[in-house]
Amino acid sequence: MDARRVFFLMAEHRKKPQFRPVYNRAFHGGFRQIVVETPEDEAFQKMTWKRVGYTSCTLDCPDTCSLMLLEDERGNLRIAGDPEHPFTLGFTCAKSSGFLRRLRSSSRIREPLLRRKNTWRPVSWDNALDLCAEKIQHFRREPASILHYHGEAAKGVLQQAARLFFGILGSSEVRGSLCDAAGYLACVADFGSRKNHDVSDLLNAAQIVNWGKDLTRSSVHTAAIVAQARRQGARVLTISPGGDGHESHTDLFVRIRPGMDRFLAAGAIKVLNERDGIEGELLQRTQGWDAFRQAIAGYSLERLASLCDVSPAMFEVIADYYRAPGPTATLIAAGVQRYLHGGENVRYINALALLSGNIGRPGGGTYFHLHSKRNFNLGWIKPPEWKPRRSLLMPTIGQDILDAKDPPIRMIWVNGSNFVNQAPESALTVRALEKLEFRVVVDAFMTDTAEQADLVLPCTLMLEQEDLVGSYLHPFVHYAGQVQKPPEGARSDYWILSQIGQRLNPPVILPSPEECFRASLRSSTLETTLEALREKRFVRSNEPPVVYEGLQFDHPDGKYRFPASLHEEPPPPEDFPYRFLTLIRGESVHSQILPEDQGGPPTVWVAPEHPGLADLDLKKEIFLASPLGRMLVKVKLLKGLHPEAVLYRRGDWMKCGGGANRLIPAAVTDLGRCAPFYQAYVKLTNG
Ligand SMILES: Nc1nc2c(c(=O)[nH]1)NC1C(S)=C(S)[C@@H](COP(=O)(O)OP(=O)(O)OC[C@H]3O[C@@H](n4cnc5c(=O)[nH]c(N)nc54)[C@H](O)[C@@H]3O)O[C@H]1N2
Ligand SMILES: Nc1nc2c(c(=O)[nH]1)N[C@H]1C(S)=C(S)[C@@H](COP(=O)(O)OP(=O)(O)OC[C@H]3O[C@@H](n4cnc5c(=O)[nH]c(N)nc54)[C@H](O)[C@@H]3O)O[C@H]1N2
Ligand SMILES: [Mo]
Repeated sequence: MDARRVFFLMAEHRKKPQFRPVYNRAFHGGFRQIVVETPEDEAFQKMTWKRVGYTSCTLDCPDTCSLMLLEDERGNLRIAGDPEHPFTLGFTCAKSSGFLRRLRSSSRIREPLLRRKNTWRPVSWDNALDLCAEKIQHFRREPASILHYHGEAAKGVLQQAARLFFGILGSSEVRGSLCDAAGYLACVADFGSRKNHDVSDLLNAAQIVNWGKDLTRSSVHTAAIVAQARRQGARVLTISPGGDGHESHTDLFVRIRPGMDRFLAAGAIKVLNERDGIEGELLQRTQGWDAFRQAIAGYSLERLASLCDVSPAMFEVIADYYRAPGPTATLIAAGVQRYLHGGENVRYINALALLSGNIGRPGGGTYFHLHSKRNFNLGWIKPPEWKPRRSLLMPTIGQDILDAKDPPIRMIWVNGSNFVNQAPESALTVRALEKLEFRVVVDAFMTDTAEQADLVLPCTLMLEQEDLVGSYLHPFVHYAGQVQKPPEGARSDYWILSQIGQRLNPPVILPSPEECFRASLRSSTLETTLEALREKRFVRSNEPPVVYEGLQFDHPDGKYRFPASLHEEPPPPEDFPYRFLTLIRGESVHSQILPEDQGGPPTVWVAPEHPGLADLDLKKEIFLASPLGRMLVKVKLLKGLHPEAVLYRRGDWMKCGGGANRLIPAAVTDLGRCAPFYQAYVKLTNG
């Protein structure tokens, strides 16, 4: 397929998400290719785009696309999906196809900036590095007084050198998660490990049950596979609070009250158990069945239905989806686990998949985020004299910084994160940062987090830096080549830290990038060399297409574990009855939105039946309020959304009038120390 055709595919995809993939069996070691077919019209024939480079997307997104850089006769550049990659299939989403605009934005920081009172003063790199070295040298006397906040904005392995650097110093670090750890550890608790089927195995499913995954926004290539599976006859049931555009890939929809998936799964399990019975042989491969059954026994189907706000007949329907003769695959959104009992939500969904006979079978399985670096050997990021370090929790970072003693936190180094905006309780985070003596933020934009810094160091971004990257969904690892020249003043995280390391006494010497790459590739699941990967761009790991076959699980006894309880949902705070769902945007990743695209009050959506509308004058100013404060918003109506939900597309900056996390209290989930963002409650008011 030539470059012109591929660009056409990309343009076509943007207009019409329901492109027509065609299934083709033999490709790349068992991975099934979906070939995208497009009409070849006149406009396409006229386009002449030349491929000028290959690279990979390194954004925090499951699809990890293999990318091409294309150029036309006039030198205009475009990003397109690699047609030879079995999962990318020649198209990519708006986040990466729009990335060149981000690289060239006039808001990009192009020189180190030092705060002087309330203004930013440009300083030379030499001065900036000297200052960092001086401060680190000073604070390293008590290394735990330095906090390294490592974000995952750029998912390559070389980015991990920052963790080695601060590990050698012995500084404090962050742990827990703003993303998916509750669901991840729920799976580990159940199966003994976190593994998915090869995502192409979805094509073997006769039914797919999607618990909330926003396919068209969060993973356009999963959407393509689901579309293909449907064309082959699979039926898709989606369960979500609605308002998410699932209609284009759903046969049947169950609208659930937010946060209640464990009760919905429990009802379906009850039906399976009481109506059909559970096979004794299957139960022998498990532990904890009696306690689990008892936890559910106290609930009638009517009560479970009323908790979930669904009709009791829905439990039969869901049980039928899982008990149909062909295999049923289960997709689980990160959204399902962003509640106080988020881990338990996922554990009940896993239990339903298991008890209906859909684990360990082609076309079955439950899909949740994998670890994106699982196929790399990251042994090298542990310093030779490794000692456990103090860690602070990301979901409660503000309070944790304030509470840290012996020694208190005095300096912070932030790379790859805008946590002031993205972690709960932004005002508390700002208060905690204000108390520190020296704050460095490495970023390319003046984000809400960078605004709190003493020194902002401008970094290179995706397409401008070489790295190796894996996916948290598919089994390939990619070479991400540098295909764009960075702006004059920007430097990579690796360069910045290796320069500072040389200035320290004793110095902190990082291995070379080549050494980091080669060490990362010495992995039991990969058979490649750096040279081969550079040339071939991507390689499939040897992960099996189907996991837990023969119901062999990864706990020491080889058995599955059921959860022992079913927790009630805590009540909302007084006077704030509505769930605050802060979901992703289609066109950008998290808060990576250009400031020039922001401004004006953010929009929130509610259902036309939203009870709060009765007391609201839509012609007056409207505030979105939580127990933590309020913000001016615009309100729009969205059919299909659960009436008790208030939907917000997250990521806009506080300094531009947005910042949903101003209203979200800090807390941790039942498992994985994750942020239960959607546990938050709000209301809309005129005054
Ligand atoms: N309310 C609410 N908040 C949430 C969630 C939610 O559901 N609700 N979910 C969240 C989820 S899923 C996640 S994963 C997290 C994301 O939280 P973050 O990772 O903090 O998210 P980003 O907004 O992407 O911020 C990354 C920053 O890193 C910068 N950056 C990009 N590349 C590089 C690089 O190579 N080097 C350096 N130094 N910087 C770079 C970007 O410019 C950007 O400013 O937050 C979440 N926050
Ligand atoms: N365009 C874009 N793509 C992204 C990202 C991005 O910022 N932008 N971020 C990436 C990252 S880091 C992540 S973690 C993923 C997240 O990708 P997803 O897991 O797909 O999406 P989220 O928006 O985190 O989760 C919200 C989804 O869960 C559903 N949901 C919310 N509450 C419930 C509930 O109680 N029950 C059920 N059944 N469903 C519920 C919502 O309807 C919504 O569809 O996306 C990745 N891809
Ligand atoms: Mo995430």
